[in-house]
Amino acid sequence: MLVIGELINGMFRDVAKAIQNREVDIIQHLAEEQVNAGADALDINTGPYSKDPKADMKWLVESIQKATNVSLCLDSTRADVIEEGLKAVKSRAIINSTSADVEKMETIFALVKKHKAQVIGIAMDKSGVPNDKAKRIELASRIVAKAMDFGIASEDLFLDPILFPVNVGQEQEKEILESIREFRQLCTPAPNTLVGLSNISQGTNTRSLLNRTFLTMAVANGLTAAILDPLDKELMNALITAELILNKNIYCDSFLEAYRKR
Ligand code: THG
Repeated sequence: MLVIGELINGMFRDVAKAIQNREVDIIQHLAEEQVNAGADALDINTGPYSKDPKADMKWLVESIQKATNVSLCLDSTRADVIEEGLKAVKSRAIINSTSADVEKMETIFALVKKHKAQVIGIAMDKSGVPNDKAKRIELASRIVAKAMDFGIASEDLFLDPILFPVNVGQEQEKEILESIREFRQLCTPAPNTLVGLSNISQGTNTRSLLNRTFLTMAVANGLTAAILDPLDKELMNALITAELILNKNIYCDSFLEAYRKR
């Protein structure tokens, strides 16, 4: 399971402030903390308050790379902001993301090829977010077909069914779990599957419990990557335990310590 830390996101007020004031220590500390807690990669999003997202993305990438060498997941709806990040990254980046719209895919997949990046494809298009499994699979199939046209390896593609908050779309969660399972069958080798885990618990008062329960269910359905809060120790323990039960790790009495990566 690829763990992508979610905390360097300008949607958090204190991160937005650190970006605005170029407080490099705060950003580097957030990067180190997440990597030490087991993050394999870091999601980087300049957030809704950024006045100059291109300059902010460049600064974030450069600052974070001075503190850690994990790969970066460049999270923006704007291709020009992602490209600014790609120009600054030293290791292989993950582009977050393209929708299933043809123009968007052509722009983003050209960047994937040019920069030898990996890419997240979100099962949505201009007509909006799907509200059943069939629509999610149709959209994901379009992304897979287009990625193949561009010669992108399926292992470099992460399919995201779009995780709904449980208090908004409770009836969607089962459809999403089934979509994850079916996305894995769309091509060979199987594509990766990914969710933004904390979406599920937005606006609730049981965030950690919802996050870790969904994560274990999703892992059992073939989830291979998630953007999540690696500082939530119970969440990371649940993930290690789910992978143990699926026989991805060998049991020993101290398995939590053994598989806590760093
Ligand atoms: N798919 C993809 N990328 C994504 C998402 C996704 N990137 C962003 C997001 N979803 C994943 N990251 C987060 C980060 C934080 C929160 C949720 C998802 C979060 N934030 C608090 C909240 O909204 O309550 C903010 C609290 C604050 O303002 O301080 O929950 O799905 N491909």
